Amino acid sequence: MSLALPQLDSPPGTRTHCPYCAFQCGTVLDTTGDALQIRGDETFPVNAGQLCVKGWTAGELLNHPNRLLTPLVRGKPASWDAALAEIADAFRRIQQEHGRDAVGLFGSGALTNEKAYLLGKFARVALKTPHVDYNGRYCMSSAAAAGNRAFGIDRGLPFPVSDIALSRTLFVVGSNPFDTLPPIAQWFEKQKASGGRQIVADPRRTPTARAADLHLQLTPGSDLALANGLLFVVIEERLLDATFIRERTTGFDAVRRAVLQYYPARVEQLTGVPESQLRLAARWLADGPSMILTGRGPEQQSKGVDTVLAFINLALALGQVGKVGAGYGCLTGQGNGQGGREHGQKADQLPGYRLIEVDADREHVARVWGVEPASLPRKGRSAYELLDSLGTSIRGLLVMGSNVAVASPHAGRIIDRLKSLDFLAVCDAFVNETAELADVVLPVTQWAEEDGTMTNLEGRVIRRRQAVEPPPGVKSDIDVLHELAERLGCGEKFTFASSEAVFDELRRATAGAVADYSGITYDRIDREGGVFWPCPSEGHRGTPRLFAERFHNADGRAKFHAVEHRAAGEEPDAEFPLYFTTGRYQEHYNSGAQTRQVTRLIGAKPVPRVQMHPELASRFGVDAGWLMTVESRRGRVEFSAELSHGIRPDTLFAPFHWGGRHAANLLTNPALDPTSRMPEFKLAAVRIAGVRERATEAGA
Ligand SMILES: Nc1nc2c(c(=O)[nH]1)N[C@H]1C(S)=C(S)[C@@H](COP(=O)(O)OP(=O)(O)OC[C@H]3O[C@@H](n4cnc5c(=O)[nH]c(N)nc54)[C@H](O)[C@@H]3O)O[C@H]1N2
Ligand SMILES: Nc1nc2c(c(=O)[nH]1)N[C@H]1C(S)=C(S)[C@@H](COP(=O)(O)OP(=O)(O)OC[C@H]3O[C@@H](n4cnc5c(=O)[nH]c(N)nc54)[C@H](O)[C@@H]3O)O[C@H]1N2
Ligand code: SF4
Ligand SMILES: [Mo]
Repeated sequence: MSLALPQLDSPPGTRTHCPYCAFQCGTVLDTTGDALQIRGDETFPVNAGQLCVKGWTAGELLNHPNRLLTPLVRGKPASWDAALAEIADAFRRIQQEHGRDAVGLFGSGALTNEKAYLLGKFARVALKTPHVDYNGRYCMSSAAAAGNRAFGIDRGLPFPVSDIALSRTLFVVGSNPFDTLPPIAQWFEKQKASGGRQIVADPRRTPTARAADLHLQLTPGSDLALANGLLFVVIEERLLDATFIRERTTGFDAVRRAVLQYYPARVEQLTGVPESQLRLAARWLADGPSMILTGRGPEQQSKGVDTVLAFINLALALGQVGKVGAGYGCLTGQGNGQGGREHGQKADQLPGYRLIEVDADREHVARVWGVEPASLPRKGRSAYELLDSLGTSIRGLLVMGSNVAVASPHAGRIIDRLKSLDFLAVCDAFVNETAELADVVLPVTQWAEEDGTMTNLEGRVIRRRQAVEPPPGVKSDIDVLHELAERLGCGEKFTFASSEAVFDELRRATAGAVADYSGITYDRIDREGGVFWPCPSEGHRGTPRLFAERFHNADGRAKFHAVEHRAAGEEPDAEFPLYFTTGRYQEHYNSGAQTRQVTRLIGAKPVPRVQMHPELASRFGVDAGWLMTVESRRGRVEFSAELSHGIRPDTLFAPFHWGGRHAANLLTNPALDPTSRMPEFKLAAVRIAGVRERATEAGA
């Protein structure tokens, strides 16, 4: 694997990374001509020069006419001084009247490590509130919790992306990376070219599923039963790796007992996957090296953690962990989804994955911050619970890097909660649907205008580099936190000469922790092209592959967990007979706040469509393009219909990239996983409440 940095003969431009997803494609930004040019960076080994349509059109975000260039106070342009004073005064007043815990912060996996770190510190040191959480809770929190339990560490991929090409059997569960991480396809193609096979489990026949050798088109919400069923076959057909189980794991006996109930006929009933496919998949997985990758499909369920644990059980039982080309991994989603979950913007965490409820962890971080350990608040509320309590116990909120009014489950309720706040502040480059509800909006710098670090889906820490000057009138999130801290009386704790200076404090805060960044420096990243954590000293090479010799639990072993299938928070019934699931288009990103601004992307996908099987459509007399009202117990949305044989006839699918009356999240169910507090974005019960013929579609 080459980590070498670009050589001097490469064409002009600044090397940085795409603003969007966790693939963090290397890009070269050339500012020598009239308009900014974005190319794929061929020297960055993850994307090797490739970009998706979002990456090469991202430049339009920078000089966009809709870009916010001045602070807004209740919708009117205001000076920075006035806007910052509004926020500080409101938070001080709310805390005086209702207590410290009455203000909350909502962060993001889009933030650099430096910003995420400072936001967590701002909550605990400047506001002294326990309530800080972020949109990563909606993203990989189930896989993170499962990884911590089974392996004692959570790094989405415990190996470089290029290892995919070295697997013999590749099993992708509920992810559609051909649309969501498109340049990853080159590694899938290499895997196939060397004789590898691919299995995909998805209720839809996605581009990723179409390219696979075997598509398990399971019922939404049945992944846990599928994994246990596969393990049943592995045991029955004596495909276990007994030596690996004995030497490197604990807890297998309880799992063996639990999966006895998952015989193929029952699993077929629960999942819809025929026994022949189940057996074939189990045999292929036993023929390693085999790799299991999960995406949001199995994770965004109210049993997401147990579901991921079931797939980890399968990988461990087969002895397919810790070997090159083998392993379990979660495909992280957001640009800094990995780093964003490590540095303390999560309600229960301090930097480096230290835990806010563990005394030794509190002491270490308090020392770095120069405060008393006892002054640090305890654990706060998780993302949905935090938003759900707005207007009651939490009365003031600052949002940095998330469009919660669009991205949250049961969005109708969350919008009501946001409206009931005493005070809402938002930092963003665009006035998204959440900012529209805010008392104060602060305009901030964007990716190409700032320095920092991001940690990609492999755990590789990379550099975001400034390529252009920000427009006049905007400030960075880091400046915003500093200036607010000044007004709250602790500016000195947030005074940094540069983002590198923030990173140096982050390094100290993470020293000795699970996600140890102490050996990583800007200089090293620049020289080496990226450094994989954990990296405990400047002499340490970083850790591209975990688990070759030991796991990170105290005994060095991986833990099996006996887990059982259970019903979703809501299952289809006579009143609401269909499954509704949600996900993504290649052309749009998350809440769409950014990509709906880009001409080429909104041109390609101007509105959301509900995907449905022609059989189901004919039952309702629906034709392609007709408008169809989809209703759940929480709301109704009119979508135009897209007919496709690539979806189960009992399931509807829609993207969640739009707000307002087009918001898929008006329908979704906020049932939470008991451990990760992940909402059940991937399944709700709905009905078709009305159908209208319509040749032309309404705009978004
Ligand atoms: N183009 C684009 N790329 C993105 C993003 C984006 O918004 N747009 N967002 C980024 C982010 S933040 C993330 S988290 C990742 C997400 O990346 P993915 O996980 O690939 O994305 P999703 O489309 O949410 O879900 C994947 C698949 O899960 C399937 N699915 C639905 N229900 C179930 C189920 O019950 N079981 C199983 N097995 N599958 C199910 C859906 O049909 C869908 O094809 O993408 C990242 N990349
Ligand atoms: N139904 C359904 N809902 C879902 C999902 C699903 O699959 N189905 N997926 C969930 C997942 S996985 C995720 S990750 C969430 C994501 O959903 P959101 O949290 O809404 O994420 P984005 O749309 O990426 O919003 C990012 C906002 O932050 C701004 N931004 C970007 N970078 C910065 C920065 O550096 N600083 C500041 N201040 N602002 C910045 C952007 O302009 C944009 O307005 O949605 C979740 N919601
Ligand atoms: S959106 Fe993701 S896959 Fe597309 S160019 Fe950006 S980083 Fe690469
Ligand atoms: Mo995500």
